[in-house]
Amino acid sequence: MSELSEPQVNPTPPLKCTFFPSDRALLIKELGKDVLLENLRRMLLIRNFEIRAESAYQQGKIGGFFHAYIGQEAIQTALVQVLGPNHWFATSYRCHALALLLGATPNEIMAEFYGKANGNALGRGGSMHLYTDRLLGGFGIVGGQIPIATGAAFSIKYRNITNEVSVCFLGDGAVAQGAFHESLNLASLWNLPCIYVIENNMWGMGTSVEKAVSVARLAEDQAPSYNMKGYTFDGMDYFNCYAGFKHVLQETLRTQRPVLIEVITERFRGHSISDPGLYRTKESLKECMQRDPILLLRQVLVAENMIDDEAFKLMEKKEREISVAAMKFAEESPWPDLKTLEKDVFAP
Ligand SMILES: Cc1ncc(C[n+]2csc(CCOP(=O)(O)OP(=O)(O)O)c2C)c(N)n1
Repeated sequence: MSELSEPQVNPTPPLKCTFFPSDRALLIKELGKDVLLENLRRMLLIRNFEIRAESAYQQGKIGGFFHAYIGQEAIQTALVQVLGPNHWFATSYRCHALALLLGATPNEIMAEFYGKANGNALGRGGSMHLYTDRLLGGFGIVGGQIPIATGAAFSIKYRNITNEVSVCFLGDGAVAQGAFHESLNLASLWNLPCIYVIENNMWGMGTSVEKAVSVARLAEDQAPSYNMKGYTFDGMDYFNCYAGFKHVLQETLRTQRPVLIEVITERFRGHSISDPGLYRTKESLKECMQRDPILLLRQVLVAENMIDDEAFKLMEKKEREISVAAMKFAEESPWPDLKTLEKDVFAP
């Protein structure tokens, strides 16, 4: 696949990342070969699934919006590895990866993209609105998921549950929204176990984060004003994310307090499939792709003799086949019955 054919890998983390709590060798030992290979596989599934879905979109099989998570895979993969699925989650319209990681099947998600009756949201939501038992949704309104996740944290506290947290993913563009600040204030005031994860991919559509947000460190500069802790992770480095999320989960469960995290990352695609990305140079895109999170993880696992090139290619082939099979499944699935047009749709 084209994204992974680039042999140059630059493992140097961006300067802004300040949170490196654990020795990588210890983490490799702690996680072990099986878990690490499974996480690499999950990242390859996410990448291949989206690449195939993009091609279906280009063929006119998928309509509406489509926002790829390509380049950001390490973040949610590491978080779900740390937390497992038994917490509460909410995210933006960039929700394909989280749904896959939390157990939605490639078939049901692809069928949702195609608008079919057996899709994840019965063909009603499309690519921006995916759900699982614990994923409260992908949200199309920028910042719309933040009060929802805060409400889930309130519910956890109200029911005296002490071993669950609520996780809210949001983009750097959502940081300028009032809902973000109101939610953080209440979460802190009421001691809610909510982990807010800002995935700073540098752009809110075509607006760079520097032009939209008045502070340089989105979590570390803003968290103190809500009496919260703030951290910065390297979103291209699976191990940094894993170590950071592990630390934060333990802290949140212990303190029953909210935490704000900024994860530095970069999307390898335009904002959505219809964005040619003319606001950034080819050189800067090429540079950030040298820190492809899948290539970085592969590099470590190859060095540890956990996988070789042939096994990696085979693993990728399998995930590609799963994605192609999902397209066939979606293609052959029925359209929703016209009689159900108004069912499960809430509109004033
Ligand atoms: C309230 C609101 N304002 C504007 C939009 C249009 N819009 C959709 S995505 C987006 C950019 C959001 O960027 P960011 O939060 O950084 O997330 P990313 O797309 O980078 O993951 C904007 C302005 C919207 N959907 N909702």
